[in-house]
Amino acid sequence: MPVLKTCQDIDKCVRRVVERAPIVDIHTHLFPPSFGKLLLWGIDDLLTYHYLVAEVFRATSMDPERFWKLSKAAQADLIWQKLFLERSPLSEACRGPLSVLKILGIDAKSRKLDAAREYFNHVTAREYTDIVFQKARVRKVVMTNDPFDPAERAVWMRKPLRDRRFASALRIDAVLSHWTQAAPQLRAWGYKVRTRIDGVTVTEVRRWLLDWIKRIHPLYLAASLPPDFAYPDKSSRSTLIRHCVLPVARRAGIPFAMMIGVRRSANPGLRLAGDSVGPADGAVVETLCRESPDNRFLVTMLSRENQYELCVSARKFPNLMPFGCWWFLNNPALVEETTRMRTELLGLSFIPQNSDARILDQLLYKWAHSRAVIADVLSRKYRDLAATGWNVTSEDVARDVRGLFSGNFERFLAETPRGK
Ligand code: RAT
Ligand code: ZN
Repeated sequence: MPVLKTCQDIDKCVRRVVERAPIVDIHTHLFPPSFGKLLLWGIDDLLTYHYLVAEVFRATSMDPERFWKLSKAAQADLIWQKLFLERSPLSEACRGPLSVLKILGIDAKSRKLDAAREYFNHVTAREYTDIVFQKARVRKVVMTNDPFDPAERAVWMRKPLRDRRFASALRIDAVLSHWTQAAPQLRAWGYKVRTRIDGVTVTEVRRWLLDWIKRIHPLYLAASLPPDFAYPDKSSRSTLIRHCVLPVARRAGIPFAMMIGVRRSANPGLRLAGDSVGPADGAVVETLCRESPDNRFLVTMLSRENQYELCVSARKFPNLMPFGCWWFLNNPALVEETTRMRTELLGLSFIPQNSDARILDQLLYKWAHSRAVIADVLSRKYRDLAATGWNVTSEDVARDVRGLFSGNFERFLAETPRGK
């Protein structure tokens, strides 16, 4: 057996490995340049991200309707003025664009947006995509693909050029959470569904799912779900999950990703920025995992209160993979707490983070910020391990980090049973 090299300086070794590790980002809202306007990028998109929109309404008394009437550049100017110039940009959402400018080498000391706008005037979407993937050290991102979004549907129907860096995921919120609106739309597309879910409807929803699986080759089926998500119950959602989603996922050999705990439109005037959070019943996840051992579930929960329970559930069910620190959890304090808890309860058998990036540039800051926190948590764990007398080698660290940043996800996909 070769003698393995002990890490002399654990912090340095872990930081180096974590900083360099290639990422597979398992949930984003990004698109390749071939999807045209669906791909958001550049300083104005970055500044009008809905996390910042939510914050600007705390700094101005402007009526949301007036805000939405402004051009994108004017909205960005207002956000810059209110959140970056009139007060120090201390929030995580504010830190993001500043990290992006730094990583791109754009000097923000003048506190003017001109230099950033100038940079983006001279780069194409294609060039910028290459720059971002390379600088963020991201190998692949998984998109969120919603066939009910007319703009996105139109792109898929004309068989767009695929980019190997952008894998797909079939998002089915419309069917699971808005069935009464989804049913007539499915009928208009030629699927003979009824609002009351009967045998024909089940067959036709399965056919719709399989058609889209064939069309876009998703890595998983996905839905966001509210805090009161219950299963099983008498809702159309439960019926569709049991009779359509789970059987189709088994047949296709892909997991079902559940993102649980979002309260949509808590403040509708803020649009995307108006969604909120609530604690969910974690027992639902266990019921699904127990009743459907041949299905695999990727699960993230929005509420801080659900994180501990989700770790315990994952200890009981190997077909459950917790992933990411979602949305309001994606702040250093909560990423640190969640990642540390997951490591202590699950070892290395989870997926610590996804970016949820909506704007290409966000791959730069979201991953830089997450890598730093994850490295700190892991350093501490390896130091505790070394204190027991265990020989922590750089090979160990590299193997483990590979698992966390890409391998666990790829293995989970590969081991999902097909055709059962
Ligand atoms: O984080 C976000 O950008 C949210 O608006 C949602 O998109 C959420 O991540 C989701 O996928 O539903
Ligand atoms: Zn998302």
